[in-house]
Amino acid sequence: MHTIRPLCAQVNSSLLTSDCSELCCCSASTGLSCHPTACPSGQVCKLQEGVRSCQPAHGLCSITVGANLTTFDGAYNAISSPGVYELSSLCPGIQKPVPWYRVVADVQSCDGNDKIVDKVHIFFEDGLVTVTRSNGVWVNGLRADLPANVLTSVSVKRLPDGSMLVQQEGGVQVQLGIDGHLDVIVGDDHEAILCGACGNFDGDKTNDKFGSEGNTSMEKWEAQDFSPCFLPTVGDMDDDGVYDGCLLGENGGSCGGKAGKSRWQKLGSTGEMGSHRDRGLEEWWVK
Ligand SMILES: [Ca+2]
Repeated sequence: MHTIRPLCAQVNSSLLTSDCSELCCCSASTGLSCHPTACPSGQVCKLQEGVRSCQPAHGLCSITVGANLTTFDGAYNAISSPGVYELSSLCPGIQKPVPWYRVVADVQSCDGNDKIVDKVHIFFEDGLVTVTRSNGVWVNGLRADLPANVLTSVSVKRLPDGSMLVQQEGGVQVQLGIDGHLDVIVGDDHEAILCGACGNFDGDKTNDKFGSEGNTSMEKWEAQDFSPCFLPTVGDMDDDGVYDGCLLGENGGSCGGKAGKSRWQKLGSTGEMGSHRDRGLEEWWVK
């Protein structure tokens, strides 16, 4: 349980607000005073036996600094390559007992440092929210100020420790720390209906499959609508459902590999994007 008492020194009683965003202290000397607070990463605000507190989340999927992923069921997998990955969504064809969502994480190695989640895209039934660890928020492509109820059932706020918290009412929580640690938290009503790298959340970690290709297995979960140079080709689908097809680059080179991975590396290493920078277009790079 999250210890909140230190924030309420010399108090007669303390109370967390309904979303654990404020801690109110009552003392004989100072009266009632409230302070911003938040549950630590990986914990959720719960009401249990009449007492509200921060408790470890049951449905928690995390990517640490260094890009090690732990599924909802506790299986581990290292993300060996930067890329954009499908973390979690309702599986196709599921009759919707909970609101639909899809979480996509952009894993990068910035300035040669450890791989981290640099930004996360969260799709909801009524729109798209993108947050970056540098405190940027976009809602359906428009920059937003915080705090904000950005969609009908979704709010975004910055927590006291600087991390960004996206909350779907009664559903999914996504928290991105300024260090690039990412938590995805779902309620118990999401059990066994989820797809993506975070697993199916059925309590069995042995079936959170990542493919059978060792340290390249996370490629299976690359988000096809974000991967550069991905062009499905009829008849080119692998057994695992991943296409080998790839768009030829303007330099005439073939991407090769799965889902344009080589193309991505080529863009970053041969200076092709650098040539755009030379033309002064860097100010238009999508952040
Ligand atoms: Ca499982």
